[in-house]
Amino acid sequence: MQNIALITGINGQDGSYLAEFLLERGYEVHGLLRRHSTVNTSRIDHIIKSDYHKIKFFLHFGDVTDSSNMMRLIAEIRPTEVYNLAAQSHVGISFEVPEYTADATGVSTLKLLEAIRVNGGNCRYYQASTSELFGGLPETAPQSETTPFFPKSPYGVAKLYSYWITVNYRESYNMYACNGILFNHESPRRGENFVTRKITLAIAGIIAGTQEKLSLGNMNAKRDWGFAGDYVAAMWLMLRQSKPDDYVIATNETHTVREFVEAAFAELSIEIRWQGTGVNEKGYDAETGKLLVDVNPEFYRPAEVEYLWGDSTKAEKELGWKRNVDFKGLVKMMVDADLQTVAGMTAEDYKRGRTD
Ligand code: NAP
Ligand code: G4F
Repeated sequence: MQNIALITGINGQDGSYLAEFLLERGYEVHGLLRRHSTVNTSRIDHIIKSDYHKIKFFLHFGDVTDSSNMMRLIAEIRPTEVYNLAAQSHVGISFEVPEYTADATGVSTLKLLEAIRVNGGNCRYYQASTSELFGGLPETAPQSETTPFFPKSPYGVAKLYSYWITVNYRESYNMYACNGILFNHESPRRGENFVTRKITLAIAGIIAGTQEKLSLGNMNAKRDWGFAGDYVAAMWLMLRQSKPDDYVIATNETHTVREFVEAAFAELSIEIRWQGTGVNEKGYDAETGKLLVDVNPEFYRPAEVEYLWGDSTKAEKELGWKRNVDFKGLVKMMVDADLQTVAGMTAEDYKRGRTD
């Protein structure tokens, strides 16, 4: 039987990696795309230009907040697997647009599950849940499937609804529905206003001479950062089990934002010398004394998740999942990619120039 996947959020970071992953495994892949006033398919343009397009790869205009749209697409596509990745996914911005976030990141999950149920309910469903569910209980780290939830943002609260409605449809209607509780995962395709990509883009801009310095918010926050390409494999594995369940996906390692900054500059052999604390903290190039990093309170959040550190033992044991890219490998991949695009050089070119 032909595997047919529907991916919401296909042009997002994860959607693009997942589409590649499924196409390589012979799937017919359908993606939901919102209409924008400008084209925003840059992450999937290589697929659109490939032989897959309109043979194995199909895009449909739609919006997960539109239930009639979801009903029709499920009825027409008849997917065997649905990956619900669409969301207003920025935690900081969810404080600016809380009601929209509740709709797009929360209630839309119900609309999709209901469209699947009404159309027979027999496809497998993946819900993009998040470590933001754990939120604000530092004493519970590392966090696993049994750690209590305590979301700290409109995004986290919306995702909490999505998590439980997924469990509820599994239990009430015997649907094969899973939550992947994924910790932060990044890549060169990460949105530009998430902290890792903001850092690597800023470093590339500083080297290219188009940006003066990097301004950040809370650098004490700790995150468990993995590579998005590794994490989409876990989504697929969750839908391959004899019964549906929920799984934490993480690297089992945690780092502060400050450590990410240091590691990213270190890829260019730039050592950061820190001075001051809080809003007065500044990072200087230890060799030249140039100011490279400062703090702008504009990037602080009304409430912060200070400490995320995942324990993915269950997924490793039951799904056989493991990550391939470690923290250093991830930082290097992102620095290299942005340096090449923004400054047109490799890290080696830069380091050679600095010592000449
Ligand atoms: P992303 O790059 O921000 O992509 C989000 C996708 O959702 C985009 O394709 C976006 O399309 C789409 N979308 C937003 N609102 C929509 C709507 N109303 N209707 C249809 N599509 C809509 O996010 P990501 O990093 O790939 O993450 C994928 C999912 O995993 C998200 O649900 C996120 O919350 C969750 N998650 C991510 C992480 C992580 O660290 N990356 C960790 C845990 C969970 P537009 O381009 O049109 O906005
Ligand atoms: O990169 P971030 O914006 O990611 P955050 O808030 O952890 O959320 C991401 O991961 C979640 C999984 O845990 C996903 F569910 C969610 O969709 C998203 O993908 O921020 C990481 C940390 C935060 O503590 C933030 O306060 O970095 C801190 N930070 C410090 N300065 C900053 C900045 N974050 C951003 N975006 N921009 C800053 O200038």
